[in-house]
Amino acid sequence: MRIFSGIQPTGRKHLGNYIGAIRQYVEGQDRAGASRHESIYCIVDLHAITVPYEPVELRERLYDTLTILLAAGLDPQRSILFRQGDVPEHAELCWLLSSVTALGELNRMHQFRDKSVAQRELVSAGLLFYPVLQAADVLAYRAGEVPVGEDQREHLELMREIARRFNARFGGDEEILVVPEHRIPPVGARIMDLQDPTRKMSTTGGSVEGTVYVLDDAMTIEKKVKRAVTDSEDPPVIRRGPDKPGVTNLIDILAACTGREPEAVAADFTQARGYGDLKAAVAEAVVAELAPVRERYDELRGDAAALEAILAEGAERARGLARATLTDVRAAMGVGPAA
Ligand code: AQP
Repeated sequence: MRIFSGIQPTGRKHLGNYIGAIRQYVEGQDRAGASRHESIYCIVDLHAITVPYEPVELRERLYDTLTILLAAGLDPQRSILFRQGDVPEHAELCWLLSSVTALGELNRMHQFRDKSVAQRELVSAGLLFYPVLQAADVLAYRAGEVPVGEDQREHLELMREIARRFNARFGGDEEILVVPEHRIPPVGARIMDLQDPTRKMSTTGGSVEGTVYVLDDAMTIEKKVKRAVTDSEDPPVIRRGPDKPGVTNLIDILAACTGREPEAVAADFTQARGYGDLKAAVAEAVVAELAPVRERYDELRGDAAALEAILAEGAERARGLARATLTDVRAAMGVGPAA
């Protein structure tokens, strides 16, 4: 089985990306290695160009993102790490899959709706097509498992539908494309903004104060967590519940960082007289989780040539795998000469 996931080259990855996705990538690498499977992770520069961006910045932020992945524990000897734009098969498969994707489905995607209203000058066609390219990313590798956060569930469902539809239309008796399963973490699948715990922690939508970045130093993390919005229940009660989004988020962050069940974490605070103790514990756990990543990041980020070498080798390996799928897809669709 293959594990595949993609991450945007936004550089400033946040705690949501880290808990919802990056930690799962490392766990997938370990699991894949133990069972002779493959783990494949892609930094999706072609997705990043669907909203306004600076070309020079894109390359630098891509290096930042790759360095965060390496610092978090991804190992190019054990996982394939590459840049999406270096493997043209993704764009080709995207186009081929567009023939089994309905316009109405793309129009209904929440991410498209949310992001298109935020564009001032131009809503790019790429933004609409984003989920088709994402489907191509995964389906090109016939991946069986896709580690993602909760916000990507809808795109994963569409991807599965595209694969099923492709197989039904062009596969005959064969399953040309693998219908992948998502892997969403049981705790921390949707880390919320510390200042507005009713919305997800996000790169583009939230405030700097409500977003903990992977590269924030200890003092900054402590300050952000201390100022996290909770509620005014009197006396304060530390429990999870839809009526307590801020406290629920803090409990979930603490649970995710300490590898414990949220209910067990909450039970530690039954005697607490306020939310201060919980916040102190959360800050300590987040600092403990992220400090080693930041230190390693500082060691690795300066060597752009080494980062490029990792990406080049990864792209070559990825291309070999993707090409095999494209050959089958083209043949099944009647595109190009007969084999
Ligand atoms: N708040 C979150 N909690 C848990 N997981 C999350 N992810 C994103 N936000 C949260 C997961 O992180 C992975 C990589 O995401 P991405 O960098 O490719 O961008 P994204 O999904 O669009 O989320 P961002 O980073 O917050 O950006 P914007 O602001 O553009 O939405 C994905 O697996 C995602 O599920």
